[in-house]
Amino acid sequence: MDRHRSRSPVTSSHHHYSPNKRGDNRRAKHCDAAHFTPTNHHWHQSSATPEQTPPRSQTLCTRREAYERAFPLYKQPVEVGCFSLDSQRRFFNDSRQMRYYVEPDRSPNFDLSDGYRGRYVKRDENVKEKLDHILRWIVANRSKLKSKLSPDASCPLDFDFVTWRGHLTKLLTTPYETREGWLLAVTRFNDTLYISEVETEAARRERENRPERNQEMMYWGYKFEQYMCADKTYSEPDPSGVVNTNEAFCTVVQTRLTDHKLLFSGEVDCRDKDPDAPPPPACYVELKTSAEICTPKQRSNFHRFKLLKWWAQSFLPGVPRVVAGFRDHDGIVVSVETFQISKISQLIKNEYNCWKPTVCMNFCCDFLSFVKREATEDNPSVVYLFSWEPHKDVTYSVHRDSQYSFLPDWYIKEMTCSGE
Ligand code: 0WD
Ligand code: CA
Repeated sequence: MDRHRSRSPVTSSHHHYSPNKRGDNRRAKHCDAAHFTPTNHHWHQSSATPEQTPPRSQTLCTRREAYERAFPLYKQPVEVGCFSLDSQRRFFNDSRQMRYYVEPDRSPNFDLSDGYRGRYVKRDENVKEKLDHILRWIVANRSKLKSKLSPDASCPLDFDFVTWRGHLTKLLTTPYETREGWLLAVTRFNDTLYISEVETEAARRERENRPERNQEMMYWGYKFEQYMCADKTYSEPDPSGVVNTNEAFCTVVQTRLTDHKLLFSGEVDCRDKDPDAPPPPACYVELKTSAEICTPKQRSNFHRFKLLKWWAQSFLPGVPRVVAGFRDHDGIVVSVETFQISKISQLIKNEYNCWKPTVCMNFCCDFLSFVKREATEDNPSVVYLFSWEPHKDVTYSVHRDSQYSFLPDWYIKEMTCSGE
């Protein structure tokens, strides 16, 4: 592993939106073709003949081999706005929760358990917020989202998909996931597809039966953020304060994956405090904790599983670096290391049978094409529920006015043409 201590930001704001530098147009075409060709080898139709009425049950394969083709076009993500959630989870259309990265000491010795009992306010995980915060942001910023083609038509949004970054991360890692399935609810409204996760039964059971040790380890990640971040550009971190996981700063980015125009939001831990740092998202820093690596086997697992998740999560919004705190069994951070997202694919190259960025992106692209093709009814109370379990294909079912409907009435009202 390329071991280096955390250091000041890369001078280059250049992003490699494809790991190899060959032209992108041909790739986009490839995916477009996949989108429209019914004979595509990894879309299975269960109907007998193609002449029949639209097939009832369609599935999408998730096998890695089906996605080993050229890297798809992924436009450099552009930040179009941001929002904050305060200590009571209230929404603000501004950056008040932004924090600033502070370089740690050589041997930090952060105690990640400090404050677990007594200085910890935990977000209520029983409250399902779905896309609500993003929708509030859209309503508050509609004027700047107007389509360049029809600036007067205030109704349709000029995006094919609106979702959380975290949902896209799950899609990127699906071809390599062997443990946890997912449920994604999709609603087509004014020709934009909204994607919102539904907690699986298995995930709910796991959450409700989380062992005490795991609860504490979840706290460690947030405590590490507190050791590494200051509230102001000129201040220092305050580890004596309360850790409140209601608080969040989220970036909203727009980008395009082949022919899919995307708008998504993701939580950002902190930014470079240097006023001369590149503009967002290039100045953002993702913070992580991980068990310290002592054996070749641990190193291999770190490359194969952790780096996949870290890469997928930060690559999507164009966050260029992850700063990782490696901790011992007792939750003491023993070293801190910076990983450049653009160098991760090099780092894993020698790992046998390892994950590939191109497989992740091509699967995500084909899943979005699959959703576009299947979720055809434009109706805010209809949900297409896409479902996946490891070692299986993606399937879906359709639900009208069900428990799965997730677009709130206030949003539908706000976004329905009323001549204003
Ligand atoms: O209700 C839900 N099912 C979800 C809500 C699922 C995913 C996200 N959210 C919302 C929350 O409002 C949260 O503020 O998303 C926000 C974060 O979105 P994201 O950036 O798309 O999520 P993700 O990339 O999975 O996680 C980023 C960070 C995590 O940090 P680490 O270093 O562990 O990746 O957001 C936090 C966590 O700190 N986080 C969450 N915060 C609130 N609710 C959630 C969650 N469900 N999941 C992760
Ligand atoms: Ca983090």
